[in-house]
Amino acid sequence: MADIIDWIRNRDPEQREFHQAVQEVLETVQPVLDRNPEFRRKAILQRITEPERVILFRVPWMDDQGQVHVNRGFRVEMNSALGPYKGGLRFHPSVNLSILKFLAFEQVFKNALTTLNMGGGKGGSDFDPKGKSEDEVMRFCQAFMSELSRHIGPDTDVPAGDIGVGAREIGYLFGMYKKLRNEFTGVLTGKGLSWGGSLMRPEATGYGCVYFASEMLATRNETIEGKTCLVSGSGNVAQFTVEKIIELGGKVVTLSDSSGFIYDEEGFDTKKLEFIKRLKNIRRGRIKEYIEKYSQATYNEADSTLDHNPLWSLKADCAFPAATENEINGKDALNLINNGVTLVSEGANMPSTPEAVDIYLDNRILYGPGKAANAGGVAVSGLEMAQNSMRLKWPREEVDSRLREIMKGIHRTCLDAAEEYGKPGNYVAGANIAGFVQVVHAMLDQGLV
Ligand code: NDP
Ligand code: 2IT
Repeated sequence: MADIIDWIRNRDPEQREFHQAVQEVLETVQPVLDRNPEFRRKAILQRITEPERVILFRVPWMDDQGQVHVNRGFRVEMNSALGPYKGGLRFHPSVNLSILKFLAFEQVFKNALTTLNMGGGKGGSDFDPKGKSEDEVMRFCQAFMSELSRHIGPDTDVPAGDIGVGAREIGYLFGMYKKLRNEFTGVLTGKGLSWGGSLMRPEATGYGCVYFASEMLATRNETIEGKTCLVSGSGNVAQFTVEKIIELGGKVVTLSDSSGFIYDEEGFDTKKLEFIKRLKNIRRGRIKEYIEKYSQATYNEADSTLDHNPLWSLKADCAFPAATENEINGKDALNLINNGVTLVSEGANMPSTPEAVDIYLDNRILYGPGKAANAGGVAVSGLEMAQNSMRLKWPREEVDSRLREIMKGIHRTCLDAAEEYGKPGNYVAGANIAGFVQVVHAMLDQGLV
């Protein structure tokens, strides 16, 4: 195993996030490899860690002052054993090949866990939508799609949103694809409701993450009701995580963005959440503005000189990281546990460092890793693809009940796989093993391609 990890490290020494994601999966699937020696003969590990295709392109666009800018566009088509490549697009200045390869790699196993026919991919750009005008965002999306359109399609590769890509961006991307290809198809998910989107897709990741948490709590005869919860981020995933926790009777006391976090000891109610949604989605403001309206809350500016994030040292029962990768380090994980947290359900992708994960596991708290806990988003994307193929729309209740069933199924699958391989109650091992086994069998069935 160490030889393969070294081989991957030496090939692309700078891709730290990718190595981190690979190492976690490969270490936990060791017992599967021991039981199946043919996986090694068929170089499964080398094949599954190498993208089937990486597309890297120039995105030139013009700002409102007539100045030309050049960004980088990417699409990592990681694995298509189970279906067309599927996964989001991220627009954020930190985007690079390492981050997109880690996200695409995680996506392969996450999509397998949903049991829908989707392969794994991820893409995006180092473009920063913050502070850009509507017109600039539209021109950027059009420029990005003018190249991406040749590589994707409803049966080939179906992108969706991620950080910095929401309903607005999906609209501009879809419009440009339709114009260039002269076809109206389900080439993207997260579309507007009137032009092919699925009900419940905006809610799906956050709601799904809370459904997964509820399933974990049920194994200890507990529920979300009455629990104090920490949520980070304030975008799509965070907002709908809060909405579902409130609906189930829990109390959420924090939200954040990259500038800092707010703490409202009374907890958010639906009215406060509506304010936050308008602030973030329409006015595109900063979370700090919350305290101007709700003065009992406090704001804590992010401080990069600290070795921990004070958001994770507040007293609480549950934590839902929903901002970005590696936002909880070992120190934060210890703070969580020392302050009463017994459940972590990850809305974000890989928000906990390997040290943090080890601390959760050593302390036997309920820990739902991202590829299981946040799979609800891509699951409803899969349901959007199904509805588009049939050219019909399911009611909200139907999509929600399918989402619940899928999250319940993923939870059960993780527990069963963990049990079968001698790691009872370990959702990390369970998710990695169950996803891996499914993808590998499909790869073997399809021969050396
Ligand atoms: P959004 O763009 O809607 O929101 C992202 C939030 O996270 C913002 O509050 C943002 O703050 C904050 N954030 C982003 N980058 C950083 C950073 N480097 N440091 C601190 N805060 C940061 O994205 P989503 O809600 O869609 O995505 C959040 C997470 O969930 C990501 O990890 C994503 O991969 C994952 N995810 C998303 C799914 C989806 O369906 N959208 C599905 C599954 C997982 P700011 O505004 O200051 O940048
Ligand atoms: O990380 C993820 O699962 C997403 N950003 C959603 C992907 C999708 O295709 O809906």
